[in-house]
Amino acid sequence: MRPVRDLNWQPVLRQIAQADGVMLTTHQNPDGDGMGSMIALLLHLRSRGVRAFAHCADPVPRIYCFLAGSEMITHGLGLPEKVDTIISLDCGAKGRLAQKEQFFSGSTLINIDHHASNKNFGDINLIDASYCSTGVMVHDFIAADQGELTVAMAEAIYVTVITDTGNFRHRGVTGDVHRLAAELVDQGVDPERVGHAVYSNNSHARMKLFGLALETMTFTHHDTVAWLYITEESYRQSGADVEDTEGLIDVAASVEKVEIAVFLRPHLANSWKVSFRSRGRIHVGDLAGQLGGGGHPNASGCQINGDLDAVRAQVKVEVDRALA
Ligand SMILES: [Mn+2]
Repeated sequence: MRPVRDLNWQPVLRQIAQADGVMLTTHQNPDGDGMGSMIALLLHLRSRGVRAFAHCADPVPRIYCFLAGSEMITHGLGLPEKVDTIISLDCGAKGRLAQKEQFFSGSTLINIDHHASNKNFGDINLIDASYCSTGVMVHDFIAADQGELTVAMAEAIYVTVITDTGNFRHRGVTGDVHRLAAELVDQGVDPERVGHAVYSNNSHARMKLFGLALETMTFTHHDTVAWLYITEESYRQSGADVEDTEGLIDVAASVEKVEIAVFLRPHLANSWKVSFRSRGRIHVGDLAGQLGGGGHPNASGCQINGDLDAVRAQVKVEVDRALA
């Protein structure tokens, strides 16, 4: 195994070597990168005889349950095992782990992430925004630890790459990304199996939700900004849940002329999760940052309190500013 980049993993290796139990975790509403990173690292650490666990505030999304190792991931509030080392993967801010302070107390916190907006909230921080996914950082960690990449680990890392690059379409996808993907396929990953599980397994409820959301789609700024939303009523009508909203914003971003897509969904009482995609020059990570969130240049998000119209108006102010 060759690492994609040369990072100094020594502080992480040292901490794990002396750890009395390691808990891996990722952000709430986990995505393919969070899940794949946890699974690959969990399998590696266990192969090394480390007492390791993986736990997230939210359950494994259904589309990632095909990954071998996903069945070992637990979810909920609080720490399910006694450990003294916690590794946060793919999470830009501690709050997004959605755990109480108790969860972290007495543990050394290792923060491994590729979000440029990462707040360096760990005791040990390995942050590098040049990686296309946190899963590739885990790949490099396994290489630094002279581990062996099994098919299950390779498949988990492959999922982090395809989901975080929009299937190799985002800006910043380099030859290195494709070369790594090729190595993973050589290792035994079946792109058809993975692609089918992640992208071609839509439920009827999800399609109904997409229909309701697409009916709300509007365009502003000479058709360069696409807006769509769902409400609690959309969930009730379709029978879909929050997991089914994954990918909706990418449909809006795929419309001709669109440079920014904005998707709003209800989150808790009187609060909205706002997601952004950029297909052009606008850095939506900065845009979300202005609204208290963060993310990548072409994919980001934030949470805003208020009713739908007020939240949309607030977002529009920042979109106006970004496009000015
Ligand atoms: Mn990621």
